[in-house]
Amino acid sequence: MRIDVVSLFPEFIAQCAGFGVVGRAQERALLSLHGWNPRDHADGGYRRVDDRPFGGGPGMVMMIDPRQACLAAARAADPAPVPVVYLTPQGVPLNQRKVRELASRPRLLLLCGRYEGVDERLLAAEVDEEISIGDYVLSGGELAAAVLIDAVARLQEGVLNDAESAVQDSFEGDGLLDCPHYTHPASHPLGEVPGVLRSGDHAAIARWRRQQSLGRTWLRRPDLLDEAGLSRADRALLEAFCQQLLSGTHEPG
Ligand code: 6GU
Repeated sequence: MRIDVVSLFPEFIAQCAGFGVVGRAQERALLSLHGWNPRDHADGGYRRVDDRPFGGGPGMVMMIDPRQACLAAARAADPAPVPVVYLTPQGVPLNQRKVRELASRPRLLLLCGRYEGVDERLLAAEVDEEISIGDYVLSGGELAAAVLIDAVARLQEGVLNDAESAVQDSFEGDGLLDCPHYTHPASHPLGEVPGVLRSGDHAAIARWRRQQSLGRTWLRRPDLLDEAGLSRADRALLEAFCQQLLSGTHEPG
């Protein structure tokens, strides 16, 4: 997958994407990242990329031309058509379903805003979709772009070493939260590993994990349960989880 990013701080994105799973995706040539800096396409000695807002008020607004030139250069760098995604708190909230959809595309072109905003005419003419990473304000779209790049890179075929690990994640598959995990030692001053995980009974372990996923989702993110489409068996597991919780016999998690 190829991702182009238009940003005043392309080095920041490159740094963020240089480590861990995303770094490995680039090393394996499963992801190629390209930064485009509007300042390189700005005129005049000051290489101006922003200006005061019409109508007055505080802050600066990103000018059309330097960004339009970046978008054109990024498009011309590869023949595959590419949707322009503008990262803004006013966009559609990002979730794993959207991440999967974006990850399936051959190319993405991300546009990062800064300061008070980007001239609306550029957005109207060039942007295909607007995405937010949550209901809070960041000083710019760069961190959001780095988040999006991480989320889509790890879904590229061949990036994760154990293909299972993406399937088990929270939000993958049926959209439930992940179950708790434990490793050695089985006994520790902070507590014991739940006995079922040491039983060797794979069916019981799978049932326990499913129940923990259901229970956690119910406790922490009940909104996700509405969309999960629970089976009868799931409902029975969740009911038992609630019973155990009420009687104080549930295992920690
Ligand atoms: Cl995409 N950009 C900015 N500046 N702030 C945000 C955001 C994006 N998503 C949440 N907050």
